[in-house]
Amino acid sequence: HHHDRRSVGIIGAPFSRGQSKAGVDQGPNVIRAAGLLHRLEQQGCAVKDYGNLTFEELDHDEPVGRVKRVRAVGSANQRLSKAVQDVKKDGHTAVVLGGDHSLGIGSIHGHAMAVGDLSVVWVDAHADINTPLTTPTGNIHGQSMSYVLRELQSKIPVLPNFSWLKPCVSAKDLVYIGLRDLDPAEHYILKLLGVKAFSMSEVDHLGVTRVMEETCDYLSAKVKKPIHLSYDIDVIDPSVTPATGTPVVGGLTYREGVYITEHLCQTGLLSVVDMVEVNPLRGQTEKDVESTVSTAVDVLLGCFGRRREGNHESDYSLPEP
Ligand code: HAR
Ligand code: MN
Ligand code: MN
Ligand code: MN
Repeated sequence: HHHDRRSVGIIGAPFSRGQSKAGVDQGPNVIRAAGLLHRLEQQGCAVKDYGNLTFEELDHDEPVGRVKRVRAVGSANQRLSKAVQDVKKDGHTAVVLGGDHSLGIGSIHGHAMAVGDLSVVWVDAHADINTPLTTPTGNIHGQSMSYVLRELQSKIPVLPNFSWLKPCVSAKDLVYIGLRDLDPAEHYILKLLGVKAFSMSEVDHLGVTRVMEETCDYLSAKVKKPIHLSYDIDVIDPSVTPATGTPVVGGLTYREGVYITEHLCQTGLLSVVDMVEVNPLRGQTEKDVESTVSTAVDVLLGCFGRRREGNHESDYSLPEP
């Protein structure tokens, strides 16, 4: 049944200017080197690798207000948006390998340009919803959602290299999972807009099974929209995924982290998946990096039908003696 083989288009986005730590731009290559493509094929996917995007180096990229490297982030996301649109036009589920989480801006925008209204599931220790005026750090990876939400449009100043961006997500179509490190302004915005959010407290209270049931019930209450999954590896506990720029104690277990994608896969609505903030230079040891990268791969495989007990292809047949 070749027509129901899942087809996956991989885009590498080796981008790091949305934050200030070196190494996150090596994410796409270390995730590929851990065997992502081969293992997707082994579990019956048709995989096309679109390679790594290249981004321009800008000599003059002075802060605008508090916001750092605005021009680089703006132009990189414009390229990424175009690349995601191309992969969607080719009919694939897109996988964007980051890179820092500022690339959520271009990835979500490109997705929305290609398919129209969508749901966003943002799986992260952080809400990444500071506006350019509330950011405590100036790093755009902590602001991505504010740029794409329709309801925050009036709070976002004009920024160089961002004129291409049109807000394209409604607050009611966003769900957060795994939150445990929000700034006061971010906490306020979530309450103001009534955003559905399952913090680590809710994961503890309900368990990951009910969190995922409620997430999918909430998102498919009216019309079933394509799902954009933006998965920040720092949602998982730093004991499992330490090689990331801003680790926060008290995160998801490996099993909870993988269960999220197994459950979303079952909806049949996954349309674009971002895997971000894997930074091989942030691990203390080789084992730290290996554990982080292999967990990222398993999370991604879960999006495309991997079962933990093992898989077999749909045309499998036993050898006759
Ligand atoms: N909230 C802080 C800020 O706005 C830190 C968030 C960035 N860390 C991330 N994002 N990895 O998920 O800068
Ligand atoms: Mn058939
Ligand atoms: Mn993030
Ligand atoms: Mn994060």
